[in-house]
Amino acid sequence: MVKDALEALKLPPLLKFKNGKTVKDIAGFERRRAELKDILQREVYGYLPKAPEHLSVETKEEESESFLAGFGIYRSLVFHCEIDGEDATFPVTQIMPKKEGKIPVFVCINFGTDIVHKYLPLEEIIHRGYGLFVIKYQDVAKDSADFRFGMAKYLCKSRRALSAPGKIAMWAWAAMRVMDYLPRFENVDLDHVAVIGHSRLGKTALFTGAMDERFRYVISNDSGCSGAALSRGKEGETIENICDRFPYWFCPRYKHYIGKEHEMPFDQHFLLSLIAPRHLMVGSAENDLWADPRNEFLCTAAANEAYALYGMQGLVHHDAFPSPDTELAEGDCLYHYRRGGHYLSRLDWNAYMDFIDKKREKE
Ligand code: GTR
Repeated sequence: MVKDALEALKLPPLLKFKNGKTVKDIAGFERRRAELKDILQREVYGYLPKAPEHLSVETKEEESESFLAGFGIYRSLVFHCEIDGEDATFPVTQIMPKKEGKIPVFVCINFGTDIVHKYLPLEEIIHRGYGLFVIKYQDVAKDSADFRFGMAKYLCKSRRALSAPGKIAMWAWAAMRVMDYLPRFENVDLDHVAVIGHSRLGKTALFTGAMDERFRYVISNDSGCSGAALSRGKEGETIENICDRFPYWFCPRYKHYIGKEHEMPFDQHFLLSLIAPRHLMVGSAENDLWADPRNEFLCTAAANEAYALYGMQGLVHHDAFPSPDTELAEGDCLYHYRRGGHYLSRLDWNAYMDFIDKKREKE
């Protein structure tokens, strides 16, 4: 059933090099990985800006006594990035559980850093032993067509180039800077770092994890169009809809594919396959038809071809569409399908943490 549905979509082949040869093994996929990264940057998200010449982090504020009733440590950090000799900054909030040993952490690209934010069940995350580095996305670059403010002015000098980076690439770039700095924290478990985002920030989390192999877990919650959902045969939001309202999320070339999904030399399974051999987690919601749960599921399944090359299972789906309130969690990837609408809830966080716990226990 899943196989037939994927075949009917006639996706561009994941495991064929540009020169038409077949990718047969891990070494081949590592070469193909470079092609996949290139095509997605050139056609969809724009080329990632280069890393800063120098990075330093300043602690603005710290509360370690009574934060979360003494269970947590709060720090407000400022990331200083030297770009072309200039000091470009953005803030990050760090919250860690007070405990011994190495701590797995989430780099969370969120809509706000407020510790009571509706998408961030903070106490639950800290009590489960996870740390958090939260980026409030608009502190990096405004969610608008304006490229003159914030980090945007340093990361994109001109939007005239067809593959100039859009805002998703900039938000992802900031998450990578947090990753650059994590080795400086002695108690962060560098083997268990996850990047997570919801909706437009789910697209961002996927692009981050696809481009940066240091993230072991990549979590997309309800990311939909131009995120975890295949564009071919997509219900709800289409490339036309998204480019109409949010062209600046992408590179200028992306809009050329409006109404031409079937001609695209790529689809979103290229993005998800880049997460292999690490752990991909895709969350969908039954009523989130704009995102299209079915195409998010199919896209996750389509990435299995890449996992197979590593001798891995990827997503174990038993060749059937799951029903709501189901976790497909047996394999290397998680598909988490819950009832309800478009949001990131405590239930979602717990599903993602359960999955990471399971993987960590096995090591
Ligand atoms: C919608 C957009 C979606 C999704 C969402 C969000 O309006 O069309 O692609 O990203 O916003 O980020 O909340």
